[in-house]
Amino acid sequence: EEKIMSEELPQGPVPKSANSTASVTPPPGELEDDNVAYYIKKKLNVWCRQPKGKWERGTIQSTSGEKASVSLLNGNVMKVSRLELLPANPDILEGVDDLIHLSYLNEPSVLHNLQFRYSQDIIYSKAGPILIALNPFKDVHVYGNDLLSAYRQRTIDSPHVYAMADAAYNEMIRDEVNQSIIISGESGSGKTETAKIAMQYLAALGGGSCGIENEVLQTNFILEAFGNAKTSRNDNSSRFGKLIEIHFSTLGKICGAKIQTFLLEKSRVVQLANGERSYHIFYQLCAGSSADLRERLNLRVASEYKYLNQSDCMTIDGVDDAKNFHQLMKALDVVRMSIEDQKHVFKMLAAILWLGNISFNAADNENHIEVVKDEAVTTAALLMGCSSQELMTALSTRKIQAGKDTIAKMLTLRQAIDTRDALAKFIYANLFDWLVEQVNKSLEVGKRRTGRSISILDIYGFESFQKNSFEQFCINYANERLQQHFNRHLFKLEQEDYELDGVDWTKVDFDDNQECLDLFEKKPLGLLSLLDEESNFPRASDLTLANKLKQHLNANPCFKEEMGRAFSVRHYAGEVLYDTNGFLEKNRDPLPSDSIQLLSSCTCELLRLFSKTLNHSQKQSNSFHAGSLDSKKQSVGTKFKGQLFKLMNQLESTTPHFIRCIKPNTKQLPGIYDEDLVLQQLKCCGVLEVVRISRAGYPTRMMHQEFARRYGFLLSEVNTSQDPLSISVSVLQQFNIPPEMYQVGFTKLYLRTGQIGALEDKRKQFLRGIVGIQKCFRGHRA
Ligand code: AD9
Ligand code: MG
Repeated sequence: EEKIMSEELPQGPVPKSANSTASVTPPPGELEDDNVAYYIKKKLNVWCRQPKGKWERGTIQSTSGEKASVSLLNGNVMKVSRLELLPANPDILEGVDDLIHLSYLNEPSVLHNLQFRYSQDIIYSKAGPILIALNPFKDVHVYGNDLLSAYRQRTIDSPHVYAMADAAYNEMIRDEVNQSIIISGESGSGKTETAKIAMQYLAALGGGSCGIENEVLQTNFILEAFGNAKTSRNDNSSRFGKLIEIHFSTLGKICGAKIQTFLLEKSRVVQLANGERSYHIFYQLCAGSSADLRERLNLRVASEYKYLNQSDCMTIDGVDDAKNFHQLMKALDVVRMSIEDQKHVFKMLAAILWLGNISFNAADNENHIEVVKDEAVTTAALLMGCSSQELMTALSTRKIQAGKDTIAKMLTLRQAIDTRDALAKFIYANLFDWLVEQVNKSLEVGKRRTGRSISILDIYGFESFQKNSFEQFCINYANERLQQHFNRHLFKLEQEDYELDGVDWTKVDFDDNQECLDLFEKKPLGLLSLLDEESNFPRASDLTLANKLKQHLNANPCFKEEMGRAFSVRHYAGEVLYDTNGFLEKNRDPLPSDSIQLLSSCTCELLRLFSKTLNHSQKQSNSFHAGSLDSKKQSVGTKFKGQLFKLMNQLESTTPHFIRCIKPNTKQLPGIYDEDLVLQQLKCCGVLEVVRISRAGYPTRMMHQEFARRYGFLLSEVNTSQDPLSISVSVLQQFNIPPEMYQVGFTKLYLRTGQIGALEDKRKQFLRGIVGIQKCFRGHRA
């Protein structure tokens, strides 16, 4: 920790800024022997670490040897080791809106700055190019039409999602380059809300007469009903990743959109942790459907379904499921889903609920079971469009090839439950994909595609719990990929830019996570490949998987061996312990061929459609019977990797804008700012690192032509034969910009923070002078 802090202290002179901070002369860099006296004399602020690790602000009164006596703001006086002191920012920098303006970037300073703003309901701040959004967990009244137009007209420029969406929109129009807004953060930090706020801004800005922007907004409601659920961390947690690509016409109006989703959490349909719920739509349907619909689906209240009642949590405070069901039906109308299709959807949902109520009885003394023929099985069969007998056979037996004959083998209770649950998960996951497809058809970009778009990515953040399973494994892998994208843009491109332009810039180190990505992706010896290989062995177990990983990956510095079936990965955001329990099954995600056959013979069109996608891939695998491993149905891990690669490729061709959402407390309550929790998130997403780099470098850059055009006329002696580069240099010299404040590249001029502001002031003064003279002239003539 000590090391991190000393690294964050500014090395060398801190550039002055053009705004209010310009008058502040930064005190000497660190609290060292030779400047403590200065701190005492000038009564400069310091941070003093308290016994419990919290930092308090105060001033040094005196020192003796390694001890310092500090007078704290709260009136107390403390004697501490000088190692427990860090410089604090002068009062004038209290609550600056961009962290790069801080003179000191140590952890207590950054945490305090954000807290100071948060306590006044200012939830947005900048960290150089990144927007930081702290979840207020209450209405903060910083949205709506008035503010929207204020940002649009640039009468406000404080950090905001609106400002970021506006920047993306303008860059899209100006540079004719597609843009992306990449939102990340922990569960419950506010990603989905932030994405919606950005979409609202774009809809207002790019709204035309055709109303498609309203359609785009309504899709949120549909996707949240089917893809969000109450978890222990968030009452409205998205259980899938989402990229929405909003397309604009040449006139800058929204002309369509396309949604891509990633890795829906299927297991939630059949299994719930205490206090959590399944997908909102199930409760909405049970609470809000009409009498007619209830009768057709033989619907009960939610608490009568085992898939829903197993977690002892049926409602969410402040949420009206029935009302939301009506809003959902309206949203389905808005995206022009036919009444017929809506009926199909509700039928599938009810079928899943009834499947969950199917129970089994012992059939013999060998653990075999038979299906209880009750209302659950008859209703499920009716809704699916098959006979009860067909459904019962599929759930209690498995056909096996014995020579030329097929024989039916009876299932055990465990096998039967797994078969039933696999069927329910399969139907739900396919229903979700199908819905997204229908929504996309409705939003389809017209034939006159312009190719201009803004994509908004709302994807699960890094997760580390006490127990981490396959889901966390995939989510954290995705976050490694996103982190690399982030690094590349903010650090690598930055450096390359300097170097290509011949600018001398001392390299700033940053954590490259390539090694960790290799650990996941390398073939044949990476986590995903080895997992696939093991998934293909029928006799493999969690333990054989863990052993295989240990055997092959121990040399990778990001891999750490653990006891038994566990292993750890050193992620960019910290070390995570994974338990291989269930990895193989979740990666294989099997659906017995008996179930597939059943689905393909159902009268329900949707089920037949779903079975086709599977039939297709399984037929392919049969034709490769001889046994190459790749020919099998694609595993979940490998499919996800493919999706991620596609996503990264899409993002690579856009100009990215990053938003980091931060959750100030785990209680989902307003007004509580848990410093440790915030700090850990700031570290995870590299915010502190970015600020340091943005400031160490030259954040403002301009082509010489552009610079010469804008400021050249300010020169007292203009030599028209001069090239732009020389004009630039002359301007800098005439206004006494100190040499350490800029660098001259081959094509561009690089300026430190604040310098361009100073030049702009000069330019304005000069222009005002000219206008004054002109007015004076006109006055005379009149
Ligand atoms: V998860 O990874 O999908 O579990 P998110 O998406 O990061 O998570 P979400 O946007 O759902 O979090 O926000 C959680 C809750 O915080 C919301 O339901 C709101 O109650 C609250 N929230 C978030 N952002 C805002 C805001 N800007 N203003 C007011 C907010 N409340
Ligand atoms: Mg979300």
